[in-house]
Amino acid sequence: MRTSPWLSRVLVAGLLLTGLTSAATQAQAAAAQIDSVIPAPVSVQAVPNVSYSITASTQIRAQAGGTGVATLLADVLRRSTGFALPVSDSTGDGVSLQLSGADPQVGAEGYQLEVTATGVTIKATTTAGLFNGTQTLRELLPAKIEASTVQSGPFTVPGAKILDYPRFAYRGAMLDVARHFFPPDVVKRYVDEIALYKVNYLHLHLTDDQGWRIAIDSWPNLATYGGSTQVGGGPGGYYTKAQYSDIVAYAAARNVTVVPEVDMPGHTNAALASYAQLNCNGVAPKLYTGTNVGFSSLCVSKDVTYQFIDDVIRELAAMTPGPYLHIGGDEASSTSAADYKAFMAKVFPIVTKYGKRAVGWHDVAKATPPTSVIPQFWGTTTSDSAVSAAAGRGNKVLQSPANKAYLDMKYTSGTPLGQDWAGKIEVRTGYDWNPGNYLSGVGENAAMGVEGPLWTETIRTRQDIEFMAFPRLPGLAELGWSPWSKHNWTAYKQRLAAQGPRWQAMGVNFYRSTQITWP
Ligand code: NGO
Repeated sequence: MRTSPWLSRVLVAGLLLTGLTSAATQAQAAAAQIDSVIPAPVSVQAVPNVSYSITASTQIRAQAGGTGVATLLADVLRRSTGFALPVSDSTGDGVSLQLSGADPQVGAEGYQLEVTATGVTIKATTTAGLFNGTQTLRELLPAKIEASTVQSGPFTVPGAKILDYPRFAYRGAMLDVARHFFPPDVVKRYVDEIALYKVNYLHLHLTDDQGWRIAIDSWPNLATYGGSTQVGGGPGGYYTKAQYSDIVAYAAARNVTVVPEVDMPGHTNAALASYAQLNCNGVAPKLYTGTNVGFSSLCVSKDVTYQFIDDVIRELAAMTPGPYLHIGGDEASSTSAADYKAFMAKVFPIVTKYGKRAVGWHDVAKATPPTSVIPQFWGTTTSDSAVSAAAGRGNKVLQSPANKAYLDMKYTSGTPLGQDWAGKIEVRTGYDWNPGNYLSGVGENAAMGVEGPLWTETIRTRQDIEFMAFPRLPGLAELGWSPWSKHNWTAYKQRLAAQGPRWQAMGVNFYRSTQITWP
């Protein structure tokens, strides 16, 4: 068959156009990928007309200290590409993780990432920095890279030069495993999900009225009896020491430090039910499966109370490689103000004695804590005299304002899960505040960082956790990591939209907020 000269001209023009459009589309897609990293990096430079594709012959290279991080990266990339991606300590093209030669500006957790036509180089001064660089690399790849089954390529990273490091040292997520118990697998998955956004602390709320979730050898009934139920009366559960240490190690490999919390003197019904001698009247109450707060207290006047606390903190500190141990201290409405102060004055030194720094809900500020203690602000106002006084004395403050950072608050009145005592928190509300000047008297230098607490009175499953954390958690992560100069809702909501297909590929159950134009 012959084609007329006219028709062939049209065809050629059409082909050219298609070629142009697809080149333009590719460039657009590349630009979109570069601009969609959350948290927004300190500095990103696109390198036009350059890209690198991961292929069947790509190698992942890492110097000795970096092979752990390289292997974690390879695990993610192998699942979706189906490529072998061998990890070795050789040098050459491909993906290369280097623990030398980084710009000193990157500090302890930052990294430099460069994409050229022959590969991707990540440089950092620590494995934490390398890990953070690999999380950025995941976000520079197409969303399908997060799938758990083999996808068809290409797996292309746009040309880029990135220099990045965090604004705050502490970027946290808290999971309440006391109201509802979550098995180790669910906690590990949450670690994976938060680590992708460079969140570096996981605070586990291990004890409350409804359950005691960690084995303590010197007081075994805490876990076996105190952990035997949960909100609503289900079977509950607890972590053995081996399981707990396994969670801690799993998290550590992903640059996440676990902060264990044992709440006291209130929120202690599970402990009081397990040991009669911890009660002032010597009578153990029943286990509790409701959701009221403020009704329980350890017996502040009994010596055995402090022996108990010493034992618990000693055993917990021994399982905690990280620097922090959380002692709760919130809503002690069944303890008088004077008793509360006397109690905390005895507890702070026990934490220090076992080599840890105490974090407490900001109620502890009323007990004039030593400057090593970190009050975690969970109020709904922007001023608190006890907290600002503590900051004035030199205490660092962790920012979790309940009307901004609480991941258990409903998004809207239509949200099926969660509570709303601190208000409804849509995506923008959760993003639009500055942890460095939110609370009067607590400036950039007094703020240790941010944390998103996820209380679980109404949260029962892994899917419930994800629905409340996503898409709000990445916003908190950005508040903690990115320089304030990068804060911009309009740009952020586009970056966030680009996460949607990633979460779909990962099977993350997220809330499709109407504030975001999901692709
Ligand atoms: C409060 C309370 C918790 C609840 C939570 C629910 C703090 C620090 N104490 O936050 O016991 O679970 O609200 O949003």
